[in-house]
Amino acid sequence: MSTLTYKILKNHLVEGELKAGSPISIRIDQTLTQDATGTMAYLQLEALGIDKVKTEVSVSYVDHNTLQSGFENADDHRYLQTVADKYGVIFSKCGNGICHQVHLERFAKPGKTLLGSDSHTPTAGGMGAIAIGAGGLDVACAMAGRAFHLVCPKVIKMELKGELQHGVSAKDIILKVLEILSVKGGVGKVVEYTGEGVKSLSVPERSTITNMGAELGATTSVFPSDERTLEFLTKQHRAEDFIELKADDDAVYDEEYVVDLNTLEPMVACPHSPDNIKTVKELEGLKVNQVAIGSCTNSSFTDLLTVSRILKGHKVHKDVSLVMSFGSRQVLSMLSKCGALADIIDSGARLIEATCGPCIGMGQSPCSDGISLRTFNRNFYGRSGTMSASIYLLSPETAAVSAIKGVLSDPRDFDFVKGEIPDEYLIDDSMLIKPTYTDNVLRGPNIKPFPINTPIEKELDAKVMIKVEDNITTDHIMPAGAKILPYRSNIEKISEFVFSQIDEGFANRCKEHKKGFIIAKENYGQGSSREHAALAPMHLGIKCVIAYSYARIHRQNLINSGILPTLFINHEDYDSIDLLDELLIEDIDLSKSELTVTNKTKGSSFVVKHDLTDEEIDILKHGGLLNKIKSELI
Ligand code: MIC
Ligand code: SF4
Repeated sequence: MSTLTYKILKNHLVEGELKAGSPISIRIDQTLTQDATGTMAYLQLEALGIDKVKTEVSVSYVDHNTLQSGFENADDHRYLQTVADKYGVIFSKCGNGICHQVHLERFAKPGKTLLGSDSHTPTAGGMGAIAIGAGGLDVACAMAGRAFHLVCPKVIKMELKGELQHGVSAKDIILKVLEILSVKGGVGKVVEYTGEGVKSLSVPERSTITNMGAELGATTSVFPSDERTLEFLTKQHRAEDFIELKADDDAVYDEEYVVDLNTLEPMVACPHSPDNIKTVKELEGLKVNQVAIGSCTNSSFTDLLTVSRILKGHKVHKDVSLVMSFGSRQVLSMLSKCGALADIIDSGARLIEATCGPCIGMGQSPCSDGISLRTFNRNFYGRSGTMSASIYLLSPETAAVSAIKGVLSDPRDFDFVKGEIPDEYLIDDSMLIKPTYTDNVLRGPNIKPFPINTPIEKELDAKVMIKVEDNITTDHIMPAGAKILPYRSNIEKISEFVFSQIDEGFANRCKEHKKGFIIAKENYGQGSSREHAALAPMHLGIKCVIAYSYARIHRQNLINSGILPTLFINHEDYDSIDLLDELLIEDIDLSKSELTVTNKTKGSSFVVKHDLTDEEIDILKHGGLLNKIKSELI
């Protein structure tokens, strides 16, 4: 009666009971890091004092911070390469591709567990792996051989019926699922795909779906491992990595949904949330300034072959800038060898190397008030680098046809042949550098030590530093983009930008008051795995967040950084609090699940609760996970 999720979790269970809602810990087989979260992760790994990583495979990718407009990013890349070499981590050089795409091509295996310091790590769920995004410290701990702690998830059955019709793609499936479940519908859950429709989807298509499962807030998403998985692995010269995996026929699920692929239409996520879904037909004719194709969601060889076939013999509309980035060097090289790249270039597209690029605001910000259609996974406010821009998320097919027409267009009305899986992928692992275990770690001046918190105090008397609404993203808390990302290794510097896009005075206010609270509503901290969204507020003196609910990774990052995440019991209490109100929590005893908060400014009080596990309480008592682990090593 087991779901596929529970079968894989059972094989990796270290502690706890496989019962939804119970705390468990699992063994991690593989890890991945990327450069923007990796420098912190490896500083933490160094602090853990091991001699080499204990996983089956750990890979360090450079794909985010790739504009080198100063020494900072290049120094980070050098640090990452030398630290990987010392500890036995494979280093994927800048230009080799986006972590999730390269990991899928070269490392992901069905039935394995993968922990990655990037929220889109579930991409490898398309291969039948349990692949989970986490903060850098959790990934460092997994590299050091420690089990990963999580709440045992509920499992959703997402049954795919029928087959995709012309012009409708895997991206439209996940946009439909986002319409059904919303950006918080997956919290505490794994989305498991089943049904006859699964067979019609190749591994890259499945991975588009599991990648964007991150936008549901899900712990991860997973597909069975079947003949299509074997096909992909064989063509990647990795047939020996295949095992067949599926849920039992009588598996019991916590929730069940059906998506009918036969009737599915091209979809689009409207500004500024991936679950703000409409059909392309509803918005057809919208004038477009920019089209961006790429990102870890939609930059496989198959996706970009489809795009090249649409563009072939056509020109990009005179008022549109079409920019394309490639998932990996394998993809780019294969497109070049088969002539598809020439069709893309001839159409007037602009090309970027195989990196995240515009998806994380590394260049290509749209014009003021610009309409940008993107095949990416996030359209959070400000993420593109242009505050007034409107970002729409959609399939490569819809993007390419719209780039030619100059207006949002339905790809079903355009004649083209969808790209297929090639007979054989081009294998060249020369940019995956194998470790030599040489101790020659090089650090640039922008790489500052990892910040350490102090144990949680008995009493907290502090003011409210910010009060925010529902679905605050990590991009709101700790913006990215070409100007801020170079400070990912320097918490003091990057903390100046916390909440800067929605509240310019936040950092200075925190500096003035030295400590404070954050007040929020539902799904606080959705989006990225960046620990910086916890570490930088911690550096500014944030001690406690009171919210309606949290996104999984950010909640864990708060705890790992020694910040107390609490929950409103009565949502009306939120309304009674104002900016700069002074709140007092006396006698903080986390063995009790409720805490009384006195609002000294208003002369009132209210009760909040917490849902911390014993392990998490212990972390907070130590002032963060690193302190706890260090104390255990003594
Ligand atoms: C993202 O897509 O938001 C990122 C940039 O890949 C992040 C990681 C980061 O902030 O470095 C993520 O998804 O975790
Ligand atoms: Fe990179 Fe964008 Fe994927 Fe994040 S979502 S890993 S920034 S391509």
